[in-house]
Amino acid sequence: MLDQTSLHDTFTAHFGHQPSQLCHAPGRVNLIGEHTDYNGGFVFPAAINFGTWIAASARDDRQVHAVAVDLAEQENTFALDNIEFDHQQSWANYVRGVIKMLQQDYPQISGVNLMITGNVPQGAGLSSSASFEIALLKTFKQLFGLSLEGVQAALLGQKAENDFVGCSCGIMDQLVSALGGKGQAMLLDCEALTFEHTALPDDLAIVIINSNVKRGLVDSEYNTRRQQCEAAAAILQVPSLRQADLPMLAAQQATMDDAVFRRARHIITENQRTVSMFHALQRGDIEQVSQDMAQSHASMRDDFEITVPEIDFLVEIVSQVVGSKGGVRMTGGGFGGCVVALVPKNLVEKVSDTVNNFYHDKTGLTQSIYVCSAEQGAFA
Ligand code: GAF
Repeated sequence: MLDQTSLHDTFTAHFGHQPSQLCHAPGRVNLIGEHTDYNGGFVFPAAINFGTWIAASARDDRQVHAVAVDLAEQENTFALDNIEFDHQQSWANYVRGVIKMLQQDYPQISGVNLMITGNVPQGAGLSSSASFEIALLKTFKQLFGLSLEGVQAALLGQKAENDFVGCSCGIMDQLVSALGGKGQAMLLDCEALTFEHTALPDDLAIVIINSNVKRGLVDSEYNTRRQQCEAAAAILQVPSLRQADLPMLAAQQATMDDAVFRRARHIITENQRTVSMFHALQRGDIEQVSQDMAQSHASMRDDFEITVPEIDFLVEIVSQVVGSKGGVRMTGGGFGGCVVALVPKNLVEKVSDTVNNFYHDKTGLTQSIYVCSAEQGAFA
């Protein structure tokens, strides 16, 4: 990744003039509330100090020239009036998709020059894609003085991903990248699209451990989970699992496939844990936070079946260090990726030593550890 000065200079050298905007949007870590977003439920993420940066200028024609600095300065060029899927340069489909959706609301935009860099680890469940989409939308807002606001930007980013890139993600990642608060996590109601920020305790660090497990079949497994949730909602005769509860589910258990039953049980209980953890953090009840995170992990492992043994092992060894003074669980879509832990600051070194001592020996993989801060979203 380039720092901001180098990004500015590389843009100038490449395009022959200085950028008029330099915009940024963060990645995110989800503290709790996994796979609940597309079920109209609750999630509790924070934007983090990893993100995407874009240097940009407007052009006086209808061409887009986008350069991915971190991919050996690959350049992608297309016309605003003919935006098609690019089968060669997959990263460019985020640019193409976002601009295609944006044009429907803001037909007045012209062409642009873009130079893109970032440091969100890709495929790790920390929302490198949403960070890219929201950084692009912020860039267009600034370049053309658009009235675009946070929730609208999040919906446009999600639409680009759903309808152009081809991933059926929910709304969490884009909303928190747009509207996260510094030092805060945000409880999002993904049905009402409303949110509430709460300060993270000063004495807890956000520690993210990347398992570096290569994620396979993520998209197909993700889509299967969505279909199973929709099947459960149909059997329960509710518009989404947000409206379901455990007694309702128990009454229909005999009529449901076992996997569909357990997927629904995860969503119903995860919604309860997410709201519980939000209130527990607000009143400083870390024991409750610890329990909610532990139960969330167990539910993702046993009911939703999206964890892998390497991730389960990380959760086990970290929870032995933090006990009830902090919490730990897998974060993100699953099948690899990262573990998130809320760790008392005086135990961060011990967590890191424990992982360094045991993870490689057990799995043959090498982890990456990031001690993060919660940051402001691009539209906040
Ligand atoms: C991915 C998706 F993009 C989100 O919308 C969310 O569903 C998450 O997986 C799981 O909680 O990040």
